[in-house]
Amino acid sequence: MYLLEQVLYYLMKGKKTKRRQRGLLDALKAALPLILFIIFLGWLLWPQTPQSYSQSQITSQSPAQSGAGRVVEVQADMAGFRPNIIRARVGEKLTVRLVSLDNEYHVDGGGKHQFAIDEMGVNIVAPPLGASEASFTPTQAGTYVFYCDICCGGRNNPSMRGQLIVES
Ligand SMILES: [Cu+2]
Repeated sequence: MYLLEQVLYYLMKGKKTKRRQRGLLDALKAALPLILFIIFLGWLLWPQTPQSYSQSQITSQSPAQSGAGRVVEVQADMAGFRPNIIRARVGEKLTVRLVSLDNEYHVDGGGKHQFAIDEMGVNIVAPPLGASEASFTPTQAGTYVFYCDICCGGRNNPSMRGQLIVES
């Protein structure tokens, strides 16, 4: 706001002495790192806006396909899983197709992501910018955690986790 006032002040004043111009330039120079930081912060927090959170809670569903059961595509990147909540039924075969949106140049994990559910022995690893899938049939109702143990902090990273909710 201070910067804006300065700009307006100098625009309206019309009479620009060299000294005042230098003052404005200094103000701009001082504000530049702050502006860049705000842009960077916005970029950093973008995938975690409430909007994408609510989107990520929509359970992706596709009609039953022969053999594979119900197929759920799960996308993964450094920001987490989409969807991060999956609903399933006891006895209904489920195929999870894990897609990694990160490329091989990611320092952390090399662009691979994992979808693991310990209780069900499910362990899917998607290659960078690729997909991998596995099928399983839940036998017990409950809420199961799926996680990625490959990138940034592994399974202790709250963003690399999701829930499989199995209803009877
Ligand atoms: Cu991951």
